[in-house]
Amino acid sequence: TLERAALKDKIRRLLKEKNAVMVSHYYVHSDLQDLAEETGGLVSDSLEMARFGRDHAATTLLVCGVRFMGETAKILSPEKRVLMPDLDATCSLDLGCPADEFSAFCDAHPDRTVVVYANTSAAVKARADWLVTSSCALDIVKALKDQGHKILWAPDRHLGGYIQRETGADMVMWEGSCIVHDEFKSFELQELLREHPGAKVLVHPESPAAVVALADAVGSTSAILNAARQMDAKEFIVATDNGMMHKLRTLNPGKTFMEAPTSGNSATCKSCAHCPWMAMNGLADVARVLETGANEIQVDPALGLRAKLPIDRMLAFTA
Ligand code: CIZ
Ligand code: SF4
Repeated sequence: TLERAALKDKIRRLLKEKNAVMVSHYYVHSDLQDLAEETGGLVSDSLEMARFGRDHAATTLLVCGVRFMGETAKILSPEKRVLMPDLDATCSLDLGCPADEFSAFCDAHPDRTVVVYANTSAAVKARADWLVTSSCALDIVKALKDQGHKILWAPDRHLGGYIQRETGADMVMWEGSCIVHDEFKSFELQELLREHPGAKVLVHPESPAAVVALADAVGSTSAILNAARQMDAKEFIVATDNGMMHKLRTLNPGKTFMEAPTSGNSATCKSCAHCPWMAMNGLADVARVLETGANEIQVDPALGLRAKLPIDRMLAFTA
């Protein structure tokens, strides 16, 4: 529409005017992905978003994603202004792991190395020894296990279970989950596979173990993109947020991508296979916050310094 085009023009102009760069997650609306790329920003997973924001010369980072991504950007770049389209865009993993309860859980397991997923608040990160994203979790836990560490893992139980099965590490786990990935169903997936016997199944490890068990490739959003490009198949069934379809389809024009089935009727599942918080990111809010400077992410400086330690460890490990 005209309004959409006008908003995009306004955002392009404001990004230049405000010395800002736009960083978008794979799960946000395709308009926000395209705009980020076209204006010299980035579309990626949370690990690369964090790295890109830290290394970019812009003085303002506009983060399209969910709150923990904006907080991580601020922790790594306290001198930069970090803006987000909607400060209420959160994550069920973050919500399900309050810092005080998590801290008590850590206190109850003092002999364990605390490994925390990126999808957490700054206060939870500040209790961690290591931060991981789904693209480096396996390698980091493997290395820790080889060094004799016992692990305390939080907050995603499916990702934690997957890593435990793959590495054999000794892990105690927080019982959180992602409301999007938790809804993928193995029975319905098997039925879809019977209708499409040549299809390859790509699964994000935040999904239940029975769904992971049916996968031809298991991994982070970036790993799913790589697998789709490399695998010699015409059809793919994808168990991750359907925001991912935009990149999968534009990068693989000859291939067909289908959404993996969800229950579609759970109380927590309003729009299945799409994160309701990622969906809160829109063009109008992007334009508004760039113009007014509203929705700035703040992290207490002392807390941020402590939370930066596990993030820096991860970035150094994956450098
Ligand atoms: O599910 C998410 O929020 C993911 C995959 C985040 C990320 O990019 O690691
Ligand atoms: Fe959190 Fe799941 Fe949404 Fe990702 S898709 S932000 S893990 S609720």
